[in-house]
Amino acid sequence: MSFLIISSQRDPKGWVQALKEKQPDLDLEVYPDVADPSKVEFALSWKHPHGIFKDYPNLKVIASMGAGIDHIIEDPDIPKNIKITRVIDEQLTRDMSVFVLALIMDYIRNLSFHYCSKEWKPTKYLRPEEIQVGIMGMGILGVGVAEKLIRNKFHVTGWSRTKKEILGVTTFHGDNELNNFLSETNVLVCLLPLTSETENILNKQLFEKLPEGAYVINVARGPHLVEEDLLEMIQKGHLSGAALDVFRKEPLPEDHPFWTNDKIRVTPHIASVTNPKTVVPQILDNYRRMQDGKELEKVVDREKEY
Ligand code: OXD
Repeated sequence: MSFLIISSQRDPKGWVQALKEKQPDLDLEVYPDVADPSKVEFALSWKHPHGIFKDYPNLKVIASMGAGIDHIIEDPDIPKNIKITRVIDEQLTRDMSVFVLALIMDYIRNLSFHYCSKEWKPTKYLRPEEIQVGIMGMGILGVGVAEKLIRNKFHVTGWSRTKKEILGVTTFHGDNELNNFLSETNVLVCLLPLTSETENILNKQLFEKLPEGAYVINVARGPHLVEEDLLEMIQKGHLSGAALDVFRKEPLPEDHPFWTNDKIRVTPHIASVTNPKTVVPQILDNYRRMQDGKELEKVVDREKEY
């Protein structure tokens, strides 16, 4: 029985080291150098090349290296009997919360503007108490971000598919309550899982429901956003700008208009990147559970797509 690592766009070295440290006798393979695909029962994966899993006849579990699992389930060739798991990790939540707070602070204190202006030109700034942040997606990351913002005196609302009650947050749910949620939101933060329902949700119709001058932050997935709609709404002045950490195509192509738009801040998918050391114990725990025929933890509902 072997354990496979597939890691496109992320260096697998840290994972190999962290796994070997915790379990030196682990029979580890790193894609594409796999001696015997029929021995692989567990795969730890980040952005695998689609279609490859059909070459692993005894594969039982695919564990995502991150919180998102869209990069796994978007592959139509994954047999339905294979279990998919994701990572839930306090450090990931903390990293995401701090990152979103930093983006909002940059926006309300005009920091990027001042760094780039090379002129002594004080600007008016906004205070957290004057800002309503609306978070779309009240899963573990959404709640973590909400708590961080509340502690820093922002007003926070949350929108999710199903009803949620979160201390200190005014919550909205479902399509019927989306307009109410949007109408008072000054800073919109997308932290939704990417599913067939949420793809393209950040579009012109939604942006039009935000108050004039609203700011958009996407730290979820690139396909949530209709890129031309964002550019149009910024150009019209309806949106004051955006901070984007995720993109339809990553790395963001060099000639993409986001790079040169002075109202758009681009970061290279760095909001919260899994630290192998902190999550390897939960991955190995699931590996052992699989070996012992026990129920796995953090299993994804493939119907719900998250
Ligand atoms: C994740 C990510 O899903 O890094 O963890 O985007």
